[in-house]
Amino acid sequence: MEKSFDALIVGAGFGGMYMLHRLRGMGFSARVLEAGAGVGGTWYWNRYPGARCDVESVQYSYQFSPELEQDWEWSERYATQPEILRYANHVCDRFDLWRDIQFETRVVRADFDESATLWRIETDTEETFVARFVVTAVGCLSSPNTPKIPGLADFAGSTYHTGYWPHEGVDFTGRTVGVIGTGSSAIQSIPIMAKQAKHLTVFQRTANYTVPAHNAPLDEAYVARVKASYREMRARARTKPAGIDFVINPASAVETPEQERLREFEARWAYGGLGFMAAFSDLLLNDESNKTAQDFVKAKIREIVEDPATAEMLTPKNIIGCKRLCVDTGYWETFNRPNVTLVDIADRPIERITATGLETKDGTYAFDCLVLATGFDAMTGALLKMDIRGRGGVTLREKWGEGPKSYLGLTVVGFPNLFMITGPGSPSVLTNMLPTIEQHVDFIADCLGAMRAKGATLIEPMEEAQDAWVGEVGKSASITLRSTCSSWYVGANIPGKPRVFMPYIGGFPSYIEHCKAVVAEDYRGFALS
Ligand code: N01
Repeated sequence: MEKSFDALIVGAGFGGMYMLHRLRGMGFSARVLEAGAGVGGTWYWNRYPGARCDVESVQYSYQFSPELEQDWEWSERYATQPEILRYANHVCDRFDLWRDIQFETRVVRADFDESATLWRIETDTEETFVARFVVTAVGCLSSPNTPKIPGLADFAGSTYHTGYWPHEGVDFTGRTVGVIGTGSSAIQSIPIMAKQAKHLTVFQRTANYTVPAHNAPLDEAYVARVKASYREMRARARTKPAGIDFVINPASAVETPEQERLREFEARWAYGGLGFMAAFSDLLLNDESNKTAQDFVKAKIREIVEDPATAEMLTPKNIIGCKRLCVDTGYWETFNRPNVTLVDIADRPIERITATGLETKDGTYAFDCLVLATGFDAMTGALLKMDIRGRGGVTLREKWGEGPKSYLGLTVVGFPNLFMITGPGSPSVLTNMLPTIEQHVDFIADCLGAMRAKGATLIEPMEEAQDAWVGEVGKSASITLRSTCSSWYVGANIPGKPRVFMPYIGGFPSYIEHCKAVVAEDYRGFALS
C-alpha cells in the first residue's frame, strides 16, 4: 500500500530539515526520505580527518529561529564536522523533526502521474509513496566522484573516499598512504593524515590555491557581541554576493598602488579565510587584478615551502578563485615534513592502480592505504542518480542532456510540482549555503501556501521564463573569470559531462530580488492551475 503525503522531501541535510519544519508548521503532511542513517547530509557523509566548514560557524548556521541562535554555542571560528553534525541533531530534537524523517530509504525513481497530478515515488526499500509535491534537498556536492582509473579494484590495501568516510574513523598510524587529489577535502585532510602516517604520498594533478584559516576557539566576548547583533549581521550578509558578512574592499587591485595593495593582501592573509578574495572588488573580473592576488600567494608558497622544487610544483598556474578557493590549517607547511612526498601527475598521469600502489608513466609508488579525495559529480549528480520522470515520461537526464536548465534553480519545465533546493541555476555553491538554503525553503513554502490560498494544485515553470533565466545565468557567468577554468562548476571533473557553468553567479542579493519580483508579480513565469 502506497503511503500518501502532501509533500515528499528527499534528503535530511539542512535543506530537508528546514523544509520539513516549514511545511509541517503550515499544516501540510510531509515526510523526509533519507538514504543515510542520520541527519546532516554532507556533514553526515564527509567525516574525513580535518573536515570542517570554511564559512565561519556563527554565519554557517540557521537564522529562522532567534532562540536557536541564542542557545547554540559554537566552540570554534570554523566548526568541525562533528560539531556541525551535533548542531543538526540538536535542531532535529528541538523542532521534533525525527518523527517525520525516514532513514536508510533511498529514492530511486519518481514519476509524475499526469492524470492524477501526483508524484509516485519508488525507494530501494520497495516502499512506494505518492505525493502532490516533491522537494529535492539532495545537496550540491553529495554524489562522490570515483574516477575510473584502471586497476582500482585490484588494490589490495584499504581504499577510502573523502566524501564517503567510515563512521568509525581511520587511524593511519604506522601506515603508508597515497592521496589522489588536492581540492578542499585533500587540503583539509592532508596535514592531519601526514601527522599520523608513516609516509604520505600526495598525487597532484592541478596545484591549488589555499589561504590560512587561522582557526581558533571562539572568544566569549566575541560570541556575546555576535549574539547581541545577529539580526544586523544576517541583514548585512544578505547584501553581499556570497551571503557572507565580509568586508568587501570596493577598490580595484590594479588601480591600487603596490605597497597599499600588498598591505591589504597581507592583512587579509593574517585574518584568514575566504574573505581574502574580497581584498579587491575586481579580483574575479580582471586578469591583471587576479594576477596580483596570484603573485601574493605564490610568494607565500615560496616563503613557507623549504624545498624550491616542491614549492614550484605546489605553485598553481591558473586563476585564483576560479576553482573554489581552499582554506587550510598548515597545508603548505606539511610539505616540509620528511614523511611527505609530492608527485606531480599533470604530465605523467596515473596509468594504473596495482595491488600494492600505483604506476605513473615514469614511476611506481607503494602504499597500504589509498585515499581518493577526488570530489563530486557536482550539482546535477545526486539529482540524476534518481530516475526522475516528468510529463510524457521524459527523464530529467534526457531533459538535461546538454546541461541543466531550470527556472531560478528551483523548478524545471515538464516537471510540475517538483522543487529543487539549491538546484543548478541557483547561487548555492557560490554562497554561504545555510542562508541560501533557507531562502529557497521559504520561497517553496510560501509558494505552496499561496497555491493553497488560490485553490491551485499544480505549478510548472513556463518555457520562456526558463529560457530567460538560463540566459541570465549564462550572461552573469560570462563576465567573471570563474567560468574560464576546468572546475567542477562547469562539470569538467566528470568525463562526458556537458560543460556548462551551473550555479548562478549574479550574487545572492540580486537573486533575492529576482525571486521577490517573481512573487510580487503573482509567480511570474509559472503556470498555476
Ligand atoms: O573535490 P575537488 P573536493 N586523477 O573536485 C583531483 C566543497 N568542500 O572534495 O583539479 C587525478 O575540489 C582533482 O584534480 P583536478 C568545496 O566547495 C568544502 O576537494 O581535476 N586527480 C582535484 O585536485 C569544494 O570545492 C569544504 O586536476 C584527480 C581533486 O581530485 C568541493 O566541496 C571542504 C582525478 C578533487 O577536488 C569539492 O572539494 C571540502 C583523477 N582521475 C569540500 N579526479 C569546506 O570547507 C579528480 N582528481 C566547507
